[in-house]
Amino acid sequence: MAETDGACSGTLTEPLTPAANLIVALRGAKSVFVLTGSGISAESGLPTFRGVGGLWRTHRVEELASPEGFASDPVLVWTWYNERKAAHEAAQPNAGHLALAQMEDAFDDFTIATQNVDSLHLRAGSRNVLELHGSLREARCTNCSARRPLDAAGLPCQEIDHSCGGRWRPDIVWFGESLPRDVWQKAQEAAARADVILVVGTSAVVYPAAALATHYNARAFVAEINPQPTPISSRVACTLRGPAAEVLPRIYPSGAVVSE
Ligand code: BJW
Ligand code: ZN
Repeated sequence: MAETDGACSGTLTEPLTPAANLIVALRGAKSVFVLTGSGISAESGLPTFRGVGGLWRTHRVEELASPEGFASDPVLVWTWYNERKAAHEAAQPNAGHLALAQMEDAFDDFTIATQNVDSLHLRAGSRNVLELHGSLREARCTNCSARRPLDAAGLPCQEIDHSCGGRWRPDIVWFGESLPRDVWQKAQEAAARADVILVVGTSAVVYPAAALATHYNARAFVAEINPQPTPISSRVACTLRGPAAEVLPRIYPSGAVVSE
């Protein structure tokens, strides 16, 4: 099992390990909520945002992921998203995505809220997925309600202008923009009713998504799965330090935890 911080303590003579505490919590859970970030896709070969070699290392955030950056240089922004779209298409869901998809079958109420725009949870077979920051499956017009699907090549840069006078932009949420209202509402409700919350592969610094981990539910058993500590590590019941693709399948091998 992955290295742990030992943040959980058991009440038995032999204290349970953090992973064992999580498994006990899952056995008793009716409702599970999972918040994921780019770290869950790291083992699919997709870079994280803020890590070494992460996406922000080569460009400033404001240039790439803000309405202002898009307004000033839409070709640069689309070039970046087209590269990412091609990488998403080439990537495969990893063992972490697959473990979560399998876990969904074992609970009546199981929700993944992902900050990722790579569609890998859906491709892994997860069904109840809330995409907090949108997706790269579609572009939408900045001016009218038009939408268009994006194929593996993304959007050709000579087609950025829409006939209405607006521009095609990725269907994602940039800094300073609100999250889709219905998606956010469902995510808050799912977090609030959960018995177990798993926080996987996110630095938990981008709000309001990060608030789903700890702000809406004071009674849930919250476990963080991340090789590195984050600002929420000291506030969760259990920290499992390791790559999601290694840790998740070992927490929940083949649905055995709740089906026995
Ligand atoms: C592994 C691993 C492995 C590595 N296994 N783990 C409250 C307080 C402070 C600020 C704000 C606030 N409320 C709003 C704000 C402003 C802003 C914000 O949060 N800023 C902070 C950064 C300071 N938020 C917003 O603007 C949001 N909108 C909003 O609040 O609207 C209301 C509003 C509107 C108008 C005015 C005022 C309020 C929108 C946020 C949109 C974020 N968009 C981005 C880019 C677009 C999508 C895209 O292009 O993909 O979304 S930013 C970027 O960060 C992206 C990600 O989804 C998001 C989260 O990053 P993530 O996934 O956590 O990545 P990393 O790299 O940070 O972390 C990776 C982690 O994985 C690390 O911990 C690793 O250790 C770990 N890891 N390998 C498991 N194998
Ligand atoms: Zn338009």
